[in-house]
Amino acid sequence: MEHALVWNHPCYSEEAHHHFARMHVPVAPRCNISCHYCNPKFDCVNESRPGVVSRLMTPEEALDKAVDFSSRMPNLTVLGIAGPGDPLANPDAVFRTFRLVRAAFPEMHLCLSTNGLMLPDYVKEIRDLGIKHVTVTVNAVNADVGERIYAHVRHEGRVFRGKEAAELLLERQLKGIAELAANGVLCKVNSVHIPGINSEHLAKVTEKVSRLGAFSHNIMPLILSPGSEFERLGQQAPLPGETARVQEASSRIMPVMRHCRQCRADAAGLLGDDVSQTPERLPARRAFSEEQKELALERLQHRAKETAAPEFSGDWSEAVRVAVATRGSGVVNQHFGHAREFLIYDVLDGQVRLVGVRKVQAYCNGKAECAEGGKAAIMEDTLELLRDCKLLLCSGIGRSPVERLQKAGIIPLIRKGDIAGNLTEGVRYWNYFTGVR
Ligand code: CLF
Ligand code: SF4
Repeated sequence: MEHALVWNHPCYSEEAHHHFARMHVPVAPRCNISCHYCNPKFDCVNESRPGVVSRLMTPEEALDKAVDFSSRMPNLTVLGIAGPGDPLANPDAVFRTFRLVRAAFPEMHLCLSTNGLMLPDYVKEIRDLGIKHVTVTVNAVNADVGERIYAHVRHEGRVFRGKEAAELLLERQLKGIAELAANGVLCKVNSVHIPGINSEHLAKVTEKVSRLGAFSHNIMPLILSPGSEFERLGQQAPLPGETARVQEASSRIMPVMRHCRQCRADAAGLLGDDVSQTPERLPARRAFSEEQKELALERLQHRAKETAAPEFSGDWSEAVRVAVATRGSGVVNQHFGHAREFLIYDVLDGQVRLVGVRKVQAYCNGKAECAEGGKAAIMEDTLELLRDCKLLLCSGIGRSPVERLQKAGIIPLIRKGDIAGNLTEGVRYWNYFTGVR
C-alpha cells in the first residue's frame, strides 16, 4: 500500500524526484502563526525559499493551471498546496481546489503542507478527500525551544504568545500527526534547522514524530528571510555541511529526505527544474490519451525501480564524494556553467547514496562570458561549496573552470546519460587516476 503512494511522488521518494513532477497552486494567502524566520510579504518559509512571492490564484484558476500543465507534462503526478500562507488557515479555498482537481484527475496525488495548528480539525476532511500526503512543519518538541522560534499563534479568536503559544502549537501538531497516521495518510515532517536553537534538538523531533507514525523527516537549512525577526536579531544560517550532520543523526532514527529544494508556493515541474517562472520552456500542449499516460508512467516506474539504491551499511566516511550537474530525469545533462544546483553523492564499493543538494549561482550566461572565464566571484563561491568533492560530472565545461576545479583538487568529467552508472564508472576512473586502488 505504502509503495503505491510513494513510487511516483517526487518528495516522498528520492528516486521518483528524478522523473516525476509536482505542481503547486498558491491558493492560501493567510497564516495563523508567526515564525521568527518569516516575512509575511513572502511565501511560507516552511516549504519555500525566503524572499519569493507567488501570485495568488482562485481555486478555478488553480484547476485551469492543472489542466494546462498536465497536458504538457505526462509525468505530473502531484498537485500540492504549500502557501503562500498556511493552507489550513484558508480551508475554503484549499479544499475547494482539492475537490475540483480530484474530480478532474482521479489519479493525481493531492498533497498539503501545513504548520499543523489547525490539523486536528481537518484530518477527517483530508481523509475523505483522498489526500494521502501531508507535510507538517515541526521545529521543536519542547516548548522552551519552540518559544524561541514562534512570536505568536492565533487560535479560536485569541492570540497566544511565548511559551503558551509554543505549547499550543506543539500539542496540536503532534495530535494531528498521530491522527493522520491512524487514518492512513503519509505524513512527512519538515523542520527548519536553526543553528544555536534546534541543532541537537532535531534528533528528538525525529524520535517523537517517528513514534507517532510519521513517514519521513525533511530537515532544511534556515535561509534568512529579508525583513524577518531572525534577521533583525542577527540569527545565523547554518554553515555548509552543518545541516547534513544534523540530517545524519536523524537518519539513524527514521528515513530522512535529502533532496528537498525548498520550492516556491507556485513551483511546477521536476524538483530540480522548476518551470513555473519560465513557461516558454514547457513542452507544447498535447492531449495525452489515458494509454499514453499509463505507458509513460509505467516506463518511469520501471526506471525508478531499476535505479533505486539498495540498503548499504558500509563506512561512508571512506566514500568518494561526487557533484553532479543535472536538470533531472536521472541523467547527467547540465553544463557546469549553467548549473544552478549540484546533486552531491557518496560512492563506496559500487554503492551510491545521495548526500544532498547544493544551490549555486550559474557561473556563466553564454559563450562570450564562458570564454572570459565566467564570473570570478561566483566561481569562488562554487569551489567553496564543492570543497569536499573529488569529482564533478557535467555534460560540458569550459577550459578555465576545468583548471580552477583541478587546482582545487576536483576532477571534472564530461559525461552524458544515467547518473548511477556514471557515478560508479567515474569513481573507478578516479581510483585508478589517483592510485587509491
Ligand atoms: Fe509540494 Fe511539499 Fe507536497 Fe512536495 S514540495 S507540498 S511534499 S508536493 Fe518537496 Fe518542495 Fe521540499 Fe516541499 S521539494 S519544499 S518537500
Ligand atoms: Fe510564515 Fe510560519 Fe506562517 Fe509559514 S507558517 S507563512 S513561515 S509564519
